Amino acid sequence: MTEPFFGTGPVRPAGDEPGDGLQYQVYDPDLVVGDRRMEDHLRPAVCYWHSFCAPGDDVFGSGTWDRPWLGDAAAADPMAAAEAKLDAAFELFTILGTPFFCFHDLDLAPAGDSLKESRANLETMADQARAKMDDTGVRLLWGTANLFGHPRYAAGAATNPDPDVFAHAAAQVRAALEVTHRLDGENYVLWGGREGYDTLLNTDLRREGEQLARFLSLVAEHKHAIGFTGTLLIEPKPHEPTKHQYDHDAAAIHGFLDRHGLAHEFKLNIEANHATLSGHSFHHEVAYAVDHGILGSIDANRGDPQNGWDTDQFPNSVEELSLVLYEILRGGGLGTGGFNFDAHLRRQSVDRDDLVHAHVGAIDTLARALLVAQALVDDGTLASNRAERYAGWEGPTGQAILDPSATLAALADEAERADRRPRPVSGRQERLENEVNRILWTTR
Ligand code: XUL
Ligand code: CO
Repeated sequence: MTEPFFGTGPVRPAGDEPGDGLQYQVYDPDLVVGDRRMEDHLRPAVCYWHSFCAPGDDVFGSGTWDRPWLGDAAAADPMAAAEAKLDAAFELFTILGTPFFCFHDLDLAPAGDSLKESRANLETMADQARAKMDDTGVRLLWGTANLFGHPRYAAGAATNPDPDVFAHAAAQVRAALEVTHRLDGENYVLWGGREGYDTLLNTDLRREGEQLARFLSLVAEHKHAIGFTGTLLIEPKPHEPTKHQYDHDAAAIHGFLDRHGLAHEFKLNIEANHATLSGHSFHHEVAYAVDHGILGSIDANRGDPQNGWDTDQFPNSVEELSLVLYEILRGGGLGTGGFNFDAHLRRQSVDRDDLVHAHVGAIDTLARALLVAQALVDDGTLASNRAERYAGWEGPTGQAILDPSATLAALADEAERADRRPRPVSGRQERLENEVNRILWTTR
């Protein structure tokens, strides 16, 4: 072990006596909320890429963050640099007390000169990660493969016009999936960063869709072949880096999976900032996934309403997250999923402990939102209002419509005979919004 990177003591749970050092204001992993511990509801995960692999650069300027294992160190001895990065990462997990982490293959280990060498590097670093996981009790929420950074993927991975690129991506995913399995990862994520187009002038939409479906079915087959029991997740994002990505939003992926007979193999990893990029709210995307039984996991972050980019800021809105967590509780919880902080510091946040503060604030925000969401469930107003709104479907007309023997003509005849003249019923939106605020403002 090298010198500690952060050099800060552990952040104490909110329930502990106040003392020196940082303490969560709300997050207390052992606090029982509804049917389980706070940690078991939220399953927070630190993501490797934003926190340890990015230098803090942007399109106009170079890196600003103090990450000694990047740059010259990585060029001189990539494996030694990967080890220093791993040390710092596990130090942060331990400081925060977060139970999970997530990585891309290339976050954990450098690419080699060949696919075989890249796989060997990944396996070596995975062994080191395993040792640290055993020491600290930190677990792997998910692994994934970076199929978007290298120039070979500029025209897509699975959807590339060149089948050799498809095969290269297959090799990378096999290695990443197998390492995820070896590390007892609870999920494996596919984010189609370059699976889309920049111009329709050179794009065969039908062919690219079929290639993507082929890739996904091969991944699902391999999952079963190696006995990986984790969940396969697809992460929707409408665009950026490409003009249009096929995994546009939850509904588009759901339709795509259904069309290709893959709906039973995949769930969704919903990211807040991707939801807003697609013109939806984060609440909408999660509610869609819950209502269709395809919610897998969450990438927690936020965008900036003024610029609309994928700014990947740490989440800080209790109001937004309370409704998201309400949907998650309504759906029975996250299962194998968790809340992965797919978020990064601002470029001016140059102190080492900025990373600690960012995660502490985000985890406290989630914790507070969980308390509100549980209070919304306990209160029951939203649920009973919704049930009442659709109650007619339990009655004779609703049941007659749903009966498989119903015909349009029979329903029409009956409607003419009964001549019921339905009147508009209030949606009660403002009253419900007031109910939510009442609970937001009073929950402690
Ligand atoms: C990119 C993004 C990715 C995925 C994993 O916007 O969210 O980091 O989460 O590849
Ligand atoms: Co993400």
